[in-house]
Amino acid sequence: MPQNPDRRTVLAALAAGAAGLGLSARPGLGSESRSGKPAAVVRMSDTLKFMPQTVRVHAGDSVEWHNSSLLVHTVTADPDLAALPSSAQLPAGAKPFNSGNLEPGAVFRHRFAVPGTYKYFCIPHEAAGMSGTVVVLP
Ligand SMILES: [Cu+2]
Repeated sequence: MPQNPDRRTVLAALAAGAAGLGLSARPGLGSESRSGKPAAVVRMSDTLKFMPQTVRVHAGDSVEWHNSSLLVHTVTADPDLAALPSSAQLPAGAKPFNSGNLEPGAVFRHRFAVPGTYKYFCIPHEAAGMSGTVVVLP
């Protein structure tokens, strides 16, 4: 016996509903791919350095910092958190940012929307000169 048409309609509606659910799950995947691969990776070392010291990216790109050391570091571009105001520098219109404490193995990511030169430092090692620069091209 062929299936009852009404039942087929119900099944089709259920299938459409499932497809709808699939679609509604996509924004999650989309945001994952939006934050996919960073344009640059900077490592934070046991020798109190950001490596490489300077990276160049484009507006809208993300930079990722990996604490590949045994020490706690921060990625801080906020003059208010610096002992020396010159340790942090932001282009006009850019918001200050601070990773907070990054334990060994931790990763911090920041997206740069505003072009310009960003000078950042590590709070625990500011006096030791642990600083880096991100140049964001338009
Ligand atoms: Cu540090």
